[in-house]
Amino acid sequence: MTTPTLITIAPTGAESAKSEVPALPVTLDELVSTARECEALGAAVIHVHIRDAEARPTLDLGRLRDTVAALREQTNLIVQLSTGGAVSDPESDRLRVLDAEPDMASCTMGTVNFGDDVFMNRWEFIVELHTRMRERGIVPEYEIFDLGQLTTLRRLLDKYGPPAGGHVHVDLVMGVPGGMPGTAEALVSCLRDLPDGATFSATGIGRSTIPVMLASLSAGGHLRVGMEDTISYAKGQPVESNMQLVARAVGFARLAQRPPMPAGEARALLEVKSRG
Ligand code: KMH
Ligand code: ZN
Repeated sequence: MTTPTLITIAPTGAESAKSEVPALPVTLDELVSTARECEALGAAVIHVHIRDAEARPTLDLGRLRDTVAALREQTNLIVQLSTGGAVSDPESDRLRVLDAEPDMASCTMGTVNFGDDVFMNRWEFIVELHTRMRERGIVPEYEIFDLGQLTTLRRLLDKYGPPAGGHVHVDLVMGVPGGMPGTAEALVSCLRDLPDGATFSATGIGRSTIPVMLASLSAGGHLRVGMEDTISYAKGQPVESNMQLVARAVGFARLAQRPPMPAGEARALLEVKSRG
């Protein structure tokens, strides 16, 4: 039996500057039209970071609420807000993201060196995020930047119970300078430590995007792609749009005889509440 491929688009992130990457969607209009086009190509989930009027990363609650509403109105995608934000965002702002009531939110399983910066995720903060998502019925995507963070996830689930909906979904974020490498070997070594019954997607940062995509497809995993993670399509060739990355992922998924999973099926798999 073929397992369809859940494709997540991560179109913006918090790291690239619009002035250096003009194709990055930073306004609400740009985000919504990107979301619509990526959905038409085969994406089922959107992982969202937003920007302010000057295109700087922000966790402004009003803007987050407007973004969730617009994406719900104009797409059928599962809306996943980032609680990771930017490395400089305080914990209080990151927790407040949940007040925008997304379908899903990211929940990172530990602190990691992040290039020259540190992406801080203290144990107490992780517990708070997980617990608040449980209380509010927001389905987490557990972000894993290094092997040991899977052990942290198992500890979290053992001590504080399963997530909202009961299904555990993990995203392996590979190739961050400071985290696990974006290689097939690293991906395979993560499989042993996944919680029982968990599904996983994987994304490779920068030039690890293709090896990670192929490794994930062959290991039964799902895919996350987008300009949050990759701004080069090939050596010396900047990404033209998020749609270009989704189209490539869909092509690889079809070659692997694992066609894109429609959003309705993804909602059932991830135990995300259906809307109204
Ligand atoms: N921007 C990174 C510091 C997430 O979205 O939850 C964190 C990140 C993970 O992108
Ligand atoms: Zn993110």
